[in-house]
Amino acid sequence: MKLIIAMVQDEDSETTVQALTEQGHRVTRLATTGGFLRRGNTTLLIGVEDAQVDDVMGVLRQTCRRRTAFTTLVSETPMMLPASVVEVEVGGATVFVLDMEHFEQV
Ligand code: 2BA
Repeated sequence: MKLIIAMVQDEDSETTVQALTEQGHRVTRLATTGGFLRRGNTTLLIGVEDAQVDDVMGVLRQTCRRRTAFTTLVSETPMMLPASVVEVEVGGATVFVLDMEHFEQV
């Protein structure tokens, strides 16, 4: 089995969870915060058989969009502007697929 850890944008989380559960996958949704933007995002834990990984990846590709976000970087360097706004492209999804050593429900 595999454990899929997927970080998605909050805006996509509802559609993604709905699509995954409609296709019979089990999902846990965690409220998380991105370290760079310091803004809320959603981390999904999805435990699947090896053969189902491609199906989950297909759902994520369909439901998670790329978006542009802006953040303010504060500079402490003298002679530089004290703060500058930078543009970053976020998503679709950041996905880790891990081998699951053991799965059990007691
Ligand atoms: P954040 O850390 O808030 O990052 C949001 C977006 O900011 C990133 O989008 C990326 O475009 C940009 N970014 C992040 N760190 C940067 C840096 N040091 N310099 C310049 N730009 C930077 P994504 O790559 O799509 O990541 C979306 C969210 O997924 C991240 O939110 C973070 O919560 C998670 N994530 C991404 N890569 C990760 C990793 N290797 N390990 C753990 N979490 C990760």
